Amino acid sequence: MNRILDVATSVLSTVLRAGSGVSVGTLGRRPEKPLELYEFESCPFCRKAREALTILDLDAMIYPCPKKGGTYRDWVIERGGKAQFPYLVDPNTGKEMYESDDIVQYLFREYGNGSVPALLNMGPLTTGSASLAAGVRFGAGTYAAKAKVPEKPLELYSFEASPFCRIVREALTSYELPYLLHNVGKGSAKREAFVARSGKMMVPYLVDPNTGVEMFESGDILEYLERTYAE
Ligand SMILES: N[C@@H](CCC(=O)N[C@@H](CS)C(=O)NCC(=O)O)C(=O)O
Repeated sequence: MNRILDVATSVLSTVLRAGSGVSVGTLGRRPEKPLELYEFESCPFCRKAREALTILDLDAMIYPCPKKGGTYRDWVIERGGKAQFPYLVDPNTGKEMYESDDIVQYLFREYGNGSVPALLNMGPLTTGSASLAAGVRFGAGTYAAKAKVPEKPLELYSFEASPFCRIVREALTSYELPYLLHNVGKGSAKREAFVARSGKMMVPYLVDPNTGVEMFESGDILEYLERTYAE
């Protein structure tokens, strides 16, 4: 897709969700290990779970499960019994679950103050706006594309409502590249350490331990992913 259209529609996605997933909210206890989320970028239900992760300033291992994909889809079917996304695994409590509303409630109960923010708690309006947010991206981040399997998971510094991060997450989804998602929304306690590492506060920022590459700029990251992993 044309770059300007890409960015414009991705901004529209954020607007349609009224900016939910920009900032960190009220936090509760912190997990020892990152959570694990099986999902795909264009899925509106998955978006609800990802917004919750940003608001709660939680990092998560993302296992992309695009349609027509293999690896992690098969794992979910084997583990939970069906191909339905999102699927959350919390290695800190041993809990695993389907259903975005259950996941959102669980996350705010365990790692927030128990109260789900209004924008994530409006039933069909939440799901409808999340669906529109995916629709304006013409289904990017839905289907698997042939790609190499990396030895180690990648890492992405991001927050849910960033239009530039979304474009990168769509590519990571299509290539089925697992990655450790570092959420650094506005107000995140992790921003200081991130700036110390990268030199400035800007996302997306990709770290690929397989090649030693660390980089800013969504357009450059897309080119890098295509060059390195597309088949
Ligand atoms: N009620 C479920 C609905 C989840 C759902 O329908 N997810 C779709 C993706 S948006 C799905 O898993 N479809 C099956 C597939 O992708 O194969 C929830 O809120 O989590």
